[in-house]
Amino acid sequence: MLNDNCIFCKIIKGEIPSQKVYEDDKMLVFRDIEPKAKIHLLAIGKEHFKLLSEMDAERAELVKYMLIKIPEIAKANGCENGYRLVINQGEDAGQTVFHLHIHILGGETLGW
Ligand code: DGP
Repeated sequence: MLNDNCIFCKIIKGEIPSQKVYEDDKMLVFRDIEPKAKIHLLAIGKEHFKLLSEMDAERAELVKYMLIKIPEIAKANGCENGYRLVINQGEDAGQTVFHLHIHILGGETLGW
């Protein structure tokens, strides 16, 4: 289920433009608008929830699906030599968008 007030749900619905690099029926990967590394992608599931603490079995399956897909997506987008995954959890961690997302960071770091 998507949330009408969530920026990332609006990106999924195409109401806000994004530079998509991968999409299927379960997940979307697009370029971060404020890159913290030369390659900075955001992987989101097509199910709105904010935090890992809100995961039930179904959401855990979605996150597992995303983690299985990420290596091929990262490799196809310039991360042949490695990348980092970051999941910010909560305001103290710097989370600003409350739709669970996995940062994929590759190449030269520009921030984190
Ligand atoms: P976090 O701090 O973990 O919540 O990361 C949120 C990221 O989302 C942050 O790096 C900037 C990015 N972001 C915020 N709004 C938009 C948007 O409208 N489009 C895109 N492409 N990225 C966005």
